[in-house]
Amino acid sequence: MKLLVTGGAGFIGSNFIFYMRKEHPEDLIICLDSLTYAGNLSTLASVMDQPNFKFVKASITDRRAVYRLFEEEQPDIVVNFAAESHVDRSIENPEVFLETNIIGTAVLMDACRIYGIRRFHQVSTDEVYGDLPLDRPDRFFTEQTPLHTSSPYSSSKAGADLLALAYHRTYGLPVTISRCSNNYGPYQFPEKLIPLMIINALHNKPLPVYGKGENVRDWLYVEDHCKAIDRILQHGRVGEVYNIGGHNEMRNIDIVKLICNALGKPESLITYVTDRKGHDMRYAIDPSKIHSELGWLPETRFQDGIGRTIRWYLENQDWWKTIISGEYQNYYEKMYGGRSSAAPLTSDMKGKEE
Ligand code: NAD
Ligand code: TDX
Repeated sequence: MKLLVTGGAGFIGSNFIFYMRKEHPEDLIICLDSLTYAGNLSTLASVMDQPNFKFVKASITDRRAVYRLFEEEQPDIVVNFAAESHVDRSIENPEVFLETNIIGTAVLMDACRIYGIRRFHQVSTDEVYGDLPLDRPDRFFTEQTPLHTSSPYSSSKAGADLLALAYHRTYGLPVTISRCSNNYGPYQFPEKLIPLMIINALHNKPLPVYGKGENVRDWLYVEDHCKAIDRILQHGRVGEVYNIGGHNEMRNIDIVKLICNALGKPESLITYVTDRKGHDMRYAIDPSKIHSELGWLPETRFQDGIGRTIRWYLENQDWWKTIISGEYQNYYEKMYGGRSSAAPLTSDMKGKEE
């Protein structure tokens, strides 16, 4: 089997490549990545010289380059991880999100139509469903939940999902889509909550928690996500959407406190800052479809996964120090320099605040 993995130099794509190398060593993997700020070739160092792995640097929006690659390589399966993935960046500059996430996905699917494919898998997100209220813990996102996006990022991902389903219906393209909750694990770019807090804490820098820190995310260890995608590639039904999540809801503030405790850092580093615009309150996936149809269940308990992740950041400081020494400094200043700190407000203080 020949797999084309786009965005494989990023967080989840690289973990997927490692997972597939381990589980299906006979497969040939081609990684297509344009190496944006979020892509790191050093992440792929351990597979780079393997005979059944090939890296191609190009953008999924570059129609010529993509068609050339398909003509030369004739992949059997495409798994599209390539995307602009950070909500805060999408709020600052939506355009590149539309180009990469929507146009890029269309270019890949056009190539699939022209050159033929066994499967095009679109890696999507639970953010396409919008958010759930905090006071309705009984509600979850199912595959039938209407799309209701909040940010330019989630809107661009929803646009790509709709296009993928349209290519299935109109052209019969064998498409599957997965919508996963928040991932954590090794090689996550330091702009995201968990690595940002680990790295700031290690430097005794303020830990910038947006708003009241009460927003809830449903965390899944990255390898469990990779395993779910593998299941969908093998046994998923074309034209179908599969939600992926492990019922592991946590408030942001509790994650940050947990990181402080694990690293022996004082909670006084926590700084409440101006909230993200349009900040989604709660994400929570109902994974019963992928469980009942494909037998997938998450294997890594949060306590184990977060411990492993913190240890990885402690043991791989060269990886993230290279990243944060460059353009990241400007990013950090731009995103956090202007955020005023606010007094921590908890839900018990809510009444008094209003
Ligand atoms: P990431 O930002 O770490 O990696 C994205 C990768 O895509 C990078 O290697 C980057 O260089 C590459 N890329 C960006 N634009 C490209 C282009 N035009 N052409 C080719 N390559 C390009 O992202 P991630 O967190 O690994 O997310 C991967 C996918 O999973 C995304 O589609 C994202 O929407 C989805 N997802 C992420 C999460 C999460 O928690 N991180 C959860 C659910 C779904
Ligand atoms: O400095 C911060 N302070 C803070 O309070 C950062 C970076 C984040 N947060 C909050 C915002 C969110 O409520 O933490 C939560 C998690 O934030 P992110 O790590 O930016 O993730 P999120 O916005 O939830 O989106 C992630 O999960 C879904 C990925 O980035 C997306 O690509 C994926 O689709």
